[in-house]
Amino acid sequence: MDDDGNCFLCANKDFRRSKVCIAGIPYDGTSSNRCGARFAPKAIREASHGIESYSVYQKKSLQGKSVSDMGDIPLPLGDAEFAMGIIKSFVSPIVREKKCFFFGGEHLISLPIVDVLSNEYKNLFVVQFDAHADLRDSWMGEKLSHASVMRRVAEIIGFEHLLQLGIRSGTEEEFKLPQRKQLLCENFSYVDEFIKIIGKNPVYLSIDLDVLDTSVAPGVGTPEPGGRSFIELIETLVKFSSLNVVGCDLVELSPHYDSSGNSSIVAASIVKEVILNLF
Ligand SMILES: [Mn+2]
Repeated sequence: MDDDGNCFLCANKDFRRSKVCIAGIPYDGTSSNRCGARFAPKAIREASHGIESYSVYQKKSLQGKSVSDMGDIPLPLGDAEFAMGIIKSFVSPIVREKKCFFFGGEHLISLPIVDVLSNEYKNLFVVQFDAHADLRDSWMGEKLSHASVMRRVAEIIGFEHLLQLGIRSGTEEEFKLPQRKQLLCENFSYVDEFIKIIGKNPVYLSIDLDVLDTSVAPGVGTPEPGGRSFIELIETLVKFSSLNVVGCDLVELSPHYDSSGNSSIVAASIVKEVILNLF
């Protein structure tokens, strides 16, 4: 089937025949710094039409691959609990049938997805690529927040099942959490160890775009200097191709903070590489 202009690169609307399914989750109701992640799904799709379907890193192409793009989940502004409930009800039926890639939105959108997946898969691991630990118990008294999302995720899957890469920002409390058994790495050097720990268990990849350096992707909600390069991220993500990856997301692109549009192109390129990984 040909490209559909409203779909991500090479994707179409044929959910039934697809092996991988894309959906956008345009929610940024708890963004604490630079709002605008709700515009990211549209920006990623638009940017994807300017990049090649072939990957020089993986020597394979998205052309001819069965990827469907369901469009965006309609969500209200604000009211995080209500929005998370809507996301869960949309995500549940599709993750049962397909491997899925979700475009955030802010990072809180990972929570309802992991919640659903943890009911589908025993021993689910989550690998978080991020500048921020996101392990606060709450942010300004709010437990449902993008600053607390991985704390909530760990409470569902178990702290030992959360593996964090690229983390270079957080409070002292987050880095010294007594219940924290998960591995945290400020760069990507633990990735081979993580892959051994995960083994044959199902794994969800959550990629916060701010894991990259601010010079690579300035259009994010909470920029943090000292990050990874695009190539480092791709080389690391490609290593997960041998694992049982059951879903992925890319979050926190806030496209209007990068007037060059480059951050959206970087995001679309990451999505392309990860989707190719799923085949
Ligand atoms: Mn982050």
